[in-house]
Amino acid sequence: NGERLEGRCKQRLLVVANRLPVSAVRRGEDSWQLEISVGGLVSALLGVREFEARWIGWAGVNVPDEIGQKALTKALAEKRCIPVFLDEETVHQYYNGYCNNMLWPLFHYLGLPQEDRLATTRSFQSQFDAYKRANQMFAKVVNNIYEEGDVVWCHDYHLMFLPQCLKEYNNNMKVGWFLHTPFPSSEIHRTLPSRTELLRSVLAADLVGFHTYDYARHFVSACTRILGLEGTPEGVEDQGRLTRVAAFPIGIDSDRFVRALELPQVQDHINELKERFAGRKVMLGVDRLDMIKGIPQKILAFEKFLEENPSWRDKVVLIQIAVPTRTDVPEYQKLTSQVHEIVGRINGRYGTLTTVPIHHLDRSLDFHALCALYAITDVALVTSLRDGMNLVSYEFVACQGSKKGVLILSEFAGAAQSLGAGAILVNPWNITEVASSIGYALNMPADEREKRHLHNFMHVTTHTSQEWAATFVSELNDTIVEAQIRTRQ
Ligand code: ADQ
Repeated sequence: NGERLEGRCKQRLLVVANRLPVSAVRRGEDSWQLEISVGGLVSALLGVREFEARWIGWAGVNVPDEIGQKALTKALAEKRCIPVFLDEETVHQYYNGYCNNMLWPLFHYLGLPQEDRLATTRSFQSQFDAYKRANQMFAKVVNNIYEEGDVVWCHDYHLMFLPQCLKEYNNNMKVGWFLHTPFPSSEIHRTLPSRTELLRSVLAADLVGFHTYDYARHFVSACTRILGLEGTPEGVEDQGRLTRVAAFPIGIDSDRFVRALELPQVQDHINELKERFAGRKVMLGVDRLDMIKGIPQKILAFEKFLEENPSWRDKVVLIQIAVPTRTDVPEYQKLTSQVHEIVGRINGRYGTLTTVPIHHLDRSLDFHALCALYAITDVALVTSLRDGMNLVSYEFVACQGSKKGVLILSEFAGAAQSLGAGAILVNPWNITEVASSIGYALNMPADEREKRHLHNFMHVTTHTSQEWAATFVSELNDTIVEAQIRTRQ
């Protein structure tokens, strides 16, 4: 009862993201099995005690019938989740098409092959219409549950049209929008046929957040150059109305990782791995199998290192864990084959009857196995070609309390701006540079490793996901109070 009373006093936070943090599997006409997926955003918001969070998003399944929709809505309500039902065609055009085929590559500076680019250009209008339609469906659900005083926090490139839709329902709604990917240079954004509509819609939010100052600056430049608006140190101004734009670098729930290392099952796992790789230094890559993560570049750099350093060939192993994503997309299938081919070639070239230099796994690891792997790693390799932040680098640092391993980090990951002083920064396109950084990391004296690690560990354990979420929401509340004061003056 006390808890309920406390709950009623807390401000409600409506978190809107494309996917709910729950996977739903249908077990019968009106029964569903739900599993919470603890991603970065979920753990970030679990730690924010001063708000009462509700989640709004797509459950990731097509539920065409009313009985199924009602049952799923009821089951999700217990997890404080509210579903948005999208039909298959909308998902295809909005999610696979506009979000993943158009915005994702563009925001990561990845050119599409000419043929795909032409095909995307032709289908652009219908995909953008579906994108707007989907965003309107999200807005409708948010508006249905919105109560005065709630804060609405929209997430990521899937929902750039949402702030405007929400303000059309209710101009007093407090709306924030945060982008998890990079925001590209305004010259890249200019090539997007829907460039104006997207910027205008995002500007309808009260607060717009990015991982880094650079992304925020690119966004403000896009607004000044494409929309002709005025950029100020606080954000973007349009006819006296200010949209606050700022950097809010995300973090991880570092305590969760540090605590996990104490668990007996993780310790057992650590001991097994240590035994398995005894006498060899362990290098690690953990990525979603995505073009942006630079996995082929990483493996080619490792090959170059082995080529140039024969004495290391039987003393080092690279473990690359790559979770397949978007497996139905031909470009991702091509990437998988490309990675397999390179790994096969290198293992054929430098392997022996008993060992191979690269262990490549096409799958996800459970949390405890991942922590154990981070803990026994000597050198982590993050070679993203572009990455909003990159949480793997943070997770590695959090698990290195005793080992004090080295992080080699792409200068194109947002994390380079926060962990740059402790990591070895590299240009992932320059495999000669990455190969020599591998040598430098493997030979690094203990005192330098310790100094670099301490710098990063301090950052990762103080700039947590909880702090990130709390800062964003309190800044959103402040922004609105300031705007009210300005209007009164
Ligand atoms: P992602 O592109 O998914 O996120 P990242 O930040 O590295 O990238 O987060 C990946 C998460 O998935 C990590 O928590 C990691 O542990 C987990 N993961 C990855 N591979 C795994 C594997 N093989 N097994 C188990 N777990 C695995 C997007 C942006 C990023 C941004 C985040 C948060 O692209 O740039 O940092 O959102 O804003």
